[in-house]
Amino acid sequence: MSEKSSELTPENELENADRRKFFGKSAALGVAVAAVPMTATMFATMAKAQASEISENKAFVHPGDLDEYYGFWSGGQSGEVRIMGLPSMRELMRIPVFNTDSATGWGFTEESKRIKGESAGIMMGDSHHPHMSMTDGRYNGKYIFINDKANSRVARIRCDVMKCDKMLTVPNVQAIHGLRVQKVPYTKYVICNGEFEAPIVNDGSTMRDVSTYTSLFNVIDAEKMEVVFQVRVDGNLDNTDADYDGKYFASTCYNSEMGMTLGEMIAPERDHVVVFSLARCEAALKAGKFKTYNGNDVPVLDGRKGSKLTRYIPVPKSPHGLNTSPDGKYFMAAGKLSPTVSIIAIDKLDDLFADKIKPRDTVIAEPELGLGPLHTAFDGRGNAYTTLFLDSQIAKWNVQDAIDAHNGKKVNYLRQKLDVHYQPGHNHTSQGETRDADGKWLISLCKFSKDRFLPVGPLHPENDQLIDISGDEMKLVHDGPAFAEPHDCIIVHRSKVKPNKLWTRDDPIFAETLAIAKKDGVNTMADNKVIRDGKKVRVYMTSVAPMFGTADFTVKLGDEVTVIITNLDMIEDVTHGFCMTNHGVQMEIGPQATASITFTANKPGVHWYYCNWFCHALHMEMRGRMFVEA
Ligand code: CUK
Ligand code: CUA
Repeated sequence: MSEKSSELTPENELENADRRKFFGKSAALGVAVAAVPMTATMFATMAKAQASEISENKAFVHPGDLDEYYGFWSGGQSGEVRIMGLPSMRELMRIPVFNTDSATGWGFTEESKRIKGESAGIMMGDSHHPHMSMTDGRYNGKYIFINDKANSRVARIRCDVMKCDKMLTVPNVQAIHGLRVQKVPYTKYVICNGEFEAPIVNDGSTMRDVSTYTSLFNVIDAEKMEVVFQVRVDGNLDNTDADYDGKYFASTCYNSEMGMTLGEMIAPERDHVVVFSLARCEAALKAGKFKTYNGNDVPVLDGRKGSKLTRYIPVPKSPHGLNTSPDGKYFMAAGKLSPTVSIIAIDKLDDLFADKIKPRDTVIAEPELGLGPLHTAFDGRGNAYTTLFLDSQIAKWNVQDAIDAHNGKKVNYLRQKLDVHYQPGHNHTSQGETRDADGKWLISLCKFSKDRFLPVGPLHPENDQLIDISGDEMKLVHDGPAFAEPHDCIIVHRSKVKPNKLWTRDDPIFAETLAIAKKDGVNTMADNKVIRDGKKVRVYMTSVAPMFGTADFTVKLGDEVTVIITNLDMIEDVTHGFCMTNHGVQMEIGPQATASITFTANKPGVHWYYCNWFCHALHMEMRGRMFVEA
């Protein structure tokens, strides 16, 4: 063995493992060859068996080995975001965002309430679309943004600590749904759609007059997490994506006729894709051509039909997914109730906005793929993968062939249809929404799992399926049961993400807590002190495994008690917790972090608090007493 090949990077280790398995199989079959002459069919079967075995081996990550990709998964109506390792499909972490979380205290701690801001009282959410910030069309590892359809919110996760650090309730809209980021030149803006149509001033005065209903497209400053402007449109809005030139955003609309019942909503044969010109919107903003509503100062631009800011491109029928191809050439709108995907040529949009061509002239092909096309993903080799909800399949098709076929050339653009199990919604390829689309893996987020897993009662898990797309054929390699309900995901190469091992003391997430401590004259790195402030009591405590800095403290019945803990441990993975028994509070305190939580001392007597994150052999002994004087 040469010195070079003995160097085991995770990549060549995988290759070696494949080769071992491959040769093993060939050798075994070789024995059979000696006895029985091989036929062509036998060779074909053998090749097929080997190919799918290679796929499965590639997906297998040995215990102790690291995955090649991070997956960021929406948790749907669970309200969270999950981090997966791919290709193993191991769930690595859950990031509470719009939900509340017992383990970490998210939604209960003072720090998380500050981040949730005006929506701190809301305990649930419906997260759909997690997308990472980009620089020049490539993931930059900084933030993940995610929408909350249930409460019209957008949140941001900081990828250095993998915690939510900002949350925003978008005004003037109902149900923030489709969400993506500006790809080029960098993610200055997060874009998202208000889905449900309603009067902007929703005070009841026109609530039965559908002609006053509208939807808004929203442009959010990614750093400040503030709405920069909104654009009023005709019809509702569903999904959205950005181009690779920094010029246009596009959104699907499935209810252009503003129907209020199911029958009305699906009646029109054509709905539309709305294209937004960023430059024109910014110019209108600068020129003051906007209105404000509801006493907030968010500028609302008018992008309804006839406006210079937008163009409406008719497409069939209740379109859903909107995906930009990684070569930057096309917006693709999946037909949902039409078996087609509409391919919009981005290089024709300048002419469309200059009124040199008609909206439909930008649609350069509409390949027929199967029933219920919802979302499209890309492999960077010119192929597209579209989920077919009704057919329970993924259609692989070649984009250039579809365009050639549309122009009359006799060519079959369909490459393969793969059964998935069952009813897929979103799919996503490794780095497929960026210039780095690498065509290795495809995830199919299946909404139904029926017979794929051991039965667990009437409520079934979803089924997140991993598909190897590195070869000519798609190969299903893994079934991943998931709790409610991943809508969308992204797959990010691990080289793009560099999380911290410890907290740093100047982290903005607990900066305000430290400011309060400073006012109280407390050095959080050393002091264990009780500060009384009227009926409010602040208990400052340090922790080092396996001890809290305070063995007991005393308060009065009815006091509002805030416990502020600083974890002095400097060791990776030594997280402590704080739980006050019978008071409904607990939280996580990571190494070098400060966290705080508030409760009312409403029961006299002695109450034990304890560390609830297993930290040490004497973890059980890591506890202390609160004395409540009647
Ligand atoms: S949506 Cu759920 S399958 Cu919210 Cu992106 Cu298409
Ligand atoms: Cu500290 Cu368990």
